[in-house]
This record gives sequence, structure tokens and C-alpha cells, in this order.
Amino acid sequence: MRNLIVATSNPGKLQEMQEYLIGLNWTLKLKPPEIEIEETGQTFLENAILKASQVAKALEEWAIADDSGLAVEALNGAPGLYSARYGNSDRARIERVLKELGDNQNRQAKFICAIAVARPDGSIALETEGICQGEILKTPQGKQGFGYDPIFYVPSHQQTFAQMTPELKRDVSHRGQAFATLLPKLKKLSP
Ligand code: ITT
Repeated sequence: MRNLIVATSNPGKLQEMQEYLIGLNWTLKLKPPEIEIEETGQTFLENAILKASQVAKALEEWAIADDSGLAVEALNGAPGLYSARYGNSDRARIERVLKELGDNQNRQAKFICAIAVARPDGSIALETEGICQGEILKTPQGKQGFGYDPIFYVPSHQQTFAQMTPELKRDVSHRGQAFATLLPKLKKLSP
């Protein structure tokens, strides 16, 4: 089996990515913490490609990276690419979004996830994107998941991501949508 480096430093994301990848013909390996990639891209996909490509090249192994974030309509798409940098903790990031949105009636938001898989020479073998539509609540609900999950409500399931079981979130989330198109292609690539 070939190694696949999971190129993330975010433990919540890592947990979810590993769940999608279990059972495939790849040996999953974690990215060494000393390899840090600057996210200088203008889009989620550009950043996912940057992370996968640079980690793959540095280790001369296959690598998979996810770049994701929350885009709130009434905030002109913020926090967007800056989702991870919007505060010092999940709680601070959530509080900032809630404060900026205030009593605004428009609560529409979406989570976006871009994923890239790079070959050991850094070239890109696969790329994909997934989106999940939702609404921003006025107060956090639920304890599961990570990041902005407690304020992201999915009307079709009448729950926030943080109230969903990990299995349900895995199915309906932006990451779930991205992996749904990626996994069949990744299976074909594996030795
Ligand atoms: P890596 O780059 O090391 O993978 P990161 O946390 O910096 O980790 P991103 O730049 O892609 O990752 O930022 C994504 C941020 O968006 C993440 O820190 C969360 O705050 C948020 N996010 C992404 N997916 C999420 C999800 O499923 N649930 C809640 N928040 C999420």
C-alpha cells in the first residue's frame, strides 16, 4: 500500500478526513508538525493545492489537503478564506461572527471545502469542491464537531452541525460533498 500524508494541523478536520479515508488502499500518515504551509492563495482550491503540493514535495510522498471555511452572505462572504484566522479560539471566532452579524435578518451562510491530492513530485492528481448551505443561529447549539459547527444550522435537518452525529455531519457537510466526488477517483488511483 502507498502512503498518503494527511496534510492538516487542525485536529477536528484531521478526525473527519481520516473517517472518509478509512478502508481505502492507502496507508494514512500524519503531516509532521514542523512542516507549515503559508496559505497565500486567493481561493479555497488554490490553498488546498498549495498545501497538498508543498507537503507532498517536502516528504516525497502522496498528500491530501483540505482548505475550507464559512461564508456568511450578509458579511459579504466573511470570514471566508480567513475562517481559521478570525480569532484566537473557536469560541472567539464564533463570537466575532455573531457580533458582526448582530440582529441582521439575513442569516444565510455556506460552508465550502476544497480538497486536493498531490503526487510525490508536487503535481496535482485530483481536486474537488463541496458546499453545504445553512443559516447562522443567534446562539451556539450543540457540542459535537469543531470550529463554527455550533452556529451553523442546516434547515433540511433542523440541527446545527454540532448537534448532528458525526455520521450525519459526514454525510451532509461541505466536506462530505467534496469527498463524495473525490473518493471514487481516489480509489482508482490507489495501487
Ligand atoms: P490546516 O490548514 O492545517 O488544514 P486550518 O484550521 O488552518 O488547518 P483552514 O485554513 O482550511 O484550516 O481553515 C478552515 C477553518 O474553517 C477551520 O479552522 C474552522 O474554523 C473552519 N471550518 C472548516 N470546516 C469546518 C467544519 O466542518 N466545521 C466547523 N468549522 C469548520
